[in-house]
Amino acid sequence: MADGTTAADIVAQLEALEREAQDKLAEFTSDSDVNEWRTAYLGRSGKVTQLLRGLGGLPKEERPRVGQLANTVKGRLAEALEARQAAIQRDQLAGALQSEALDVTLPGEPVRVGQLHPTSLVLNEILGVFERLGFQVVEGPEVEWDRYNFAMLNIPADHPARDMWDTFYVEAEPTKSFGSMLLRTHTSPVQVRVMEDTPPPVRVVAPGRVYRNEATDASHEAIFYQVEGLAVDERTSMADLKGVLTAFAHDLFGEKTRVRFNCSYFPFVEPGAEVSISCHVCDGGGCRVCKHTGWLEILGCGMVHPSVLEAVNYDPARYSGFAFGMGVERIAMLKYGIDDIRYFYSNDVRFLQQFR
Ligand code: 2NL
Repeated sequence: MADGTTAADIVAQLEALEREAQDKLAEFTSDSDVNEWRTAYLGRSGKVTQLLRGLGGLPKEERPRVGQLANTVKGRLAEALEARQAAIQRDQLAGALQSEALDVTLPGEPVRVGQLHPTSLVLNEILGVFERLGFQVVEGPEVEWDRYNFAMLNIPADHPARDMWDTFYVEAEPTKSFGSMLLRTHTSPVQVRVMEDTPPPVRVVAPGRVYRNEATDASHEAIFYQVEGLAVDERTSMADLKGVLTAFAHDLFGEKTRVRFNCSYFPFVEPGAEVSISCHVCDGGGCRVCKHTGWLEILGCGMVHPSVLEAVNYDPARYSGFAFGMGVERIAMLKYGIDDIRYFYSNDVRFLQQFR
């Protein structure tokens, strides 16, 4: 060879080069290191290729052996490279699993779960009692005709009984047979509609929102909820009324509650009564809640007035019925000891979350 380089020299250089490459590779921890290394040793103008250029200076018979060795070294370095890359990837994954690990046993962010409004809770409870007693739940429009809200309930236009309900009227031209449009002052019109459409017997409860054009105070809201009930059949009597409403009061306020019926007046019943329960705060002894009477009024009721039966084409000589009505917020106030109805409409979660 012209420069005196022998096959043994090239073999030694190859071996030294492989050791150097392997040592460097072993220290690598990232993909970018590895890429530089690939270019430096295995690339087209890398160190192994450069060594092979020296092959031309060797005697012809020695070239294959040294060439083969060079290819073997290249192959081993390529393998080592692949192994190193795999190891780097493994290490990176292991590192990521460590540093990005989630403790799935840690408690999560609490989910804020909503709840029913106290009015809904008590309404559902009231309806449940009457459903178990065989009453069907019916609903109807909140914007009503005078005819259904008043006239058919034995409350004629210009009659002084109208004073009992301060009414919101809708600005629409009154019609001859249905009168003005208004916001219903009670859910009685729902029951009138049921009777108008269905022959007896009927047993229904009508829950819903009602409207009164009144100033708001601790016991009055312009919007509140009512449940009314109606049962009409042959020979339905005041005894049925007392039995059903006593069972209702016992179910809602406890078996030990005493129930009282007092005469009262509503134009759509005769006779009319109001129902009171013994005060569950003082058990009838007298306290602030029952205003020292020992009694709490929970609802109004009575035997359906014959004029109402006639208005819906029920024969009052054959059929009789009882009816009742109550304010849902009022029942909730008595049940939970709430002293101001305005809490129900203040949207204050500190109030609302007390009831589940
Ligand atoms: C109360 C009193 C009452 C009725 C509602 C009624 C309905 C029809 C016929 C006859 Cl269709 N009566 N309802 C009867 C008596 C009293 O409610 O203080 N409500 C909050």
